This record gives sequence, structure tokens and C-alpha cells, in this order.
Amino acid sequence: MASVVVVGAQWGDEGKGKIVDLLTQYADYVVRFQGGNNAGHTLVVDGKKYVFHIIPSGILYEKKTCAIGNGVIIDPGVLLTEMAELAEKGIVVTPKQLLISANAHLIMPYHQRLDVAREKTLATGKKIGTTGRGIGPCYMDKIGRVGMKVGDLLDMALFTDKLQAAVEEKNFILTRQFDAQPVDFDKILSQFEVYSAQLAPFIGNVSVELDQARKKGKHILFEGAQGTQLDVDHGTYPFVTSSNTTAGNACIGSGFGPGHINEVIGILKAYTTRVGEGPFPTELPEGDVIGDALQQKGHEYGATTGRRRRCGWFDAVVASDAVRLNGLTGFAVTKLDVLSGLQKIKIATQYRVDGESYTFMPENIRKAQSAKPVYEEMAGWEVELSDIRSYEDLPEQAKSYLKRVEDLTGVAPMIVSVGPDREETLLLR
Ligand code: 2SA
Ligand code: GDP
Ligand code: MG
Repeated sequence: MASVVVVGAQWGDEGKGKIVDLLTQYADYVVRFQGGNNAGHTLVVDGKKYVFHIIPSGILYEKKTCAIGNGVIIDPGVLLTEMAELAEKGIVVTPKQLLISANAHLIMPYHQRLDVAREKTLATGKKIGTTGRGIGPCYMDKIGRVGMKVGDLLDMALFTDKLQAAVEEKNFILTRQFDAQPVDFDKILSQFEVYSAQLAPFIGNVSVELDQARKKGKHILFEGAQGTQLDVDHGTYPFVTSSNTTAGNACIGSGFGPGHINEVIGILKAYTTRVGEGPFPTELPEGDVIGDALQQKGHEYGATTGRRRRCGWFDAVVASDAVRLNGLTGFAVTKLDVLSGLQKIKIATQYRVDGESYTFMPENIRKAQSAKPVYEEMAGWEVELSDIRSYEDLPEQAKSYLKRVEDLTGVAPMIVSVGPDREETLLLR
């Protein structure tokens, strides 16, 4: 296995959590490298469901180490709640099992307040549809060099000093620019003193740890969050998240050298979903019979916010973007079971925009918003797939569908998922 990166190939929620959990059996380390608790990664093991927002999806394996890299932003309250919920289920997360980078940034209460306040002021059509978890404002502070770091929790004099300046500035913006409530310095400080005591044993140097592990021949799995089209540089900007969701960031966001990555797996839903605002060329809008059927059969609701996910046909333009931007070496195709029962299945092979053909997502947001997909149609299949465990047993039409995805993107599926449970999986290589 060596070093493997797993990323979302579409707009997130492709089933990364499930596939990372599955692959963890071959790994020694599972590492988150970007995003924060905007992510919602769902795992189902023996019928039991777990949703992780900030803890890596490898945590269910007692003998593996999970790491949260420098590229992640952490809301300590959410992290501690997630740990407490796991403890209630009998899984006690120890510092041996979870290492948090001192260089990761902290999502502060004012970040969340700013996120919500900014969204409120944006007009319809301009709203991003964020998760309201403070992601954008936190990354703004990081890039603006005024962020609060996890490592600051180990030096409360430094923390207090930085917090004072931050609260002063943020309260000015909250009250003057957004007409929102200010935050309370003393309250934040006392809350973070508690977090400091609780999290201190988990804080360390992820980059050094991973390098030592690599030299000992350990296997490292990098777990992406969100998806390729939500990448702040390469996605449908400004309708993106505020981090790089593509595979290159596995290295930057953990301090692991690019020369040591061996494989990049793209998680690809057999149809497309998007939650939040922004372009979605193959969308079957709410009210469309097939779109609604996919939404219901696929239980397409946000794993963090509970929002209804928009659904649409498979988009080979989006999948090909993911192949190029991530250097994908394989796909894990998920939720193939959701397509059962459709007489015809459509695949978008290119877009038409202002009389021109596009085989990649147009960079111009107006063009991306007006892109009209060109479809080809394939035969569907009736049989339900969730009990199937080998590729050979799939209906011929499902095999043709997978083959067509491979031909259109140049990358072969290596895993096919036919249900949420760890067991409901076909390994192709
Ligand atoms: P943010 O909060 O600043 O990152 O939002 C910016 C855009 O990024 C989208 N985004 C997501 N898209 C899919 N899944 C995500 N995680 C949750 C899930 C989402 C949920 O697993 O379902 O519960 O709603 C995720 N996180 C961020 C977001 O919708 C905005 O379009
Ligand atoms: P992630 O953010 O990429 O980890 O994905 P989410 O957890 O947000 O959303 C994926 C949803 O699909 C979860 O509810 C999973 O349990 C579920 N899921 C994953 N793979 C499959 C599959 O092959 N079939 C079905 N029916 N559900 C799946
Ligand atoms: Mg998700």
C-alpha cells in the first residue's frame, strides 16, 4: 500500500469515509490534511453508523494511528464532543491513537459568527451556502497571518496575547460591518484554557511522525475532505470551500514530501450530488422524478448540516477534471446500488457553452453556470446490487456503465461500493 491519497472526485459526499475506513485495514496511519468540521464522513460497520467531522475515519481500528495535519482547521469543542461521543460507544481515543499538528489552526467562536453573518448579508445568487462552521473566516486569518494555532494552546501567555488582538479586530468587524453580536474575550479565554488542558497530550509534530513512519516502511493513508470541484483554486470559485481539496494538498497539509506518494484514489459517486450553492450542469432539480428518486434512495442529506443534497446524472467532465487535477491512479465507484431500477441512465460527456464545446469545467463562473451537458444514454438494470460481492455477478448493464466511465476518464475503478456498510464492497484489484 505504502502512501495512498484518497480524495473526493466531485462535490464531496462521494463516500470517502466508507472507503477510508475500508482501506484502513491495510494502513498504519490515517491522516486528515485539509478542511475542518464542515466535513461529514459516514461509516457503517456491522450496521452501526458513525459520522466523523474532524477525527480521521480510521479511528475505529484500535491499533492504527490517526493524525490531523497542519492543513486542517480545528474547532476544539467539536473535536472534544466527537471524542466524548466515541467514548460513549466504547471507543476511547488516546494520544497514542490521535496526533494533532501544532501547526493546525483553530476555528474560534468569532470565525463561526463571521461565517454566518457574511452569508446573511449576501444576496440570493451570491450566497455560497456554507456549512456555517467558520471555515472561510478561519482560513482567511491563516493566510492573513493572524490565525490562532493549535500549538498556541501549549503557551497560554502567547495565546492570550494573540486572542486579545483578534477579539478586538473581529468585534469591530462583527458590530460595524455586519451588525452582529460581539464575542466575549473572557468567556473565550476560559473556555480555551479548558481545551488546552484536554488537548495538550494530543498535540505534536505530524510531519516528523509521518517521516519516521515512512522510513520504517509504515503505510500511510491520506483522507481528503469535500471534493475536487470545491477546491479553492480549481473548483467552481467562488462556490467552493476555503481549502485545497485536491491531492497535492495531502503533502502541504501534513508536511509529507510529494516524492513519497505512491497512489491517488478518487472516490466517485455513480451519479452526482452537490450541497450548497453553485453551478451543477447535470442537476435534476427538486421536483424532477429521477432527481428526487436518487435523492431519496441515496439518502442524500448533508452529514453535517442535514441539508438536502442536489442530485443529478453522472458527469464525465467533472470526473475527468478530477483525474487531471489529482493525478488519479484509480477510482472507487460508490453508490452504484442507487442506480438500480432506472430504465435509462444518462452520462454527460461534454458541455456546450456559448456555442463552444468544453471537456473541462469552464473557469469563468458565468460560463460554468450556463454550461449545458451533452448526454449519452445507456441501458439501466432492474436488479438490486447490495447483496453482490464480486464484479462478475454484476448485471451486464452495470458492467457496461463502469466500463464507459473508465473509457471516458482513462482511469479504471478498483473498488465498487454497493451499500453503506464496510461489507457492501467489491474489490477489483
Ligand atoms: P464551507 O462551510 O465554507 O466549507 O462551505 C463552502 C462550500 O463547500 C461545501 N461543503 C461541502 N459539500 C459537501 N459536503 C460537505 N460536508 C457535509 C456533508 C455538508 C453538509 O458531508 O454532507 O452537511 O451540509 C461540505 N462541506 C462544505 C458547502 O456546501 C459550500 O457549498
Ligand atoms: P463523504 O463525505 O465522502 O465521506 O460522504 P458522506 O458520508 O457525506 O455521504 C455518503 C453517504 O453515502 C453516507 O451516508 C454513506 O453511508 C453512504 N454510502 C457510502 N457508500 C455507499 C454505497 O455504495 N451505497 C449506498 N447506498 N450508500 C453509500
Ligand atoms: Mg460528507
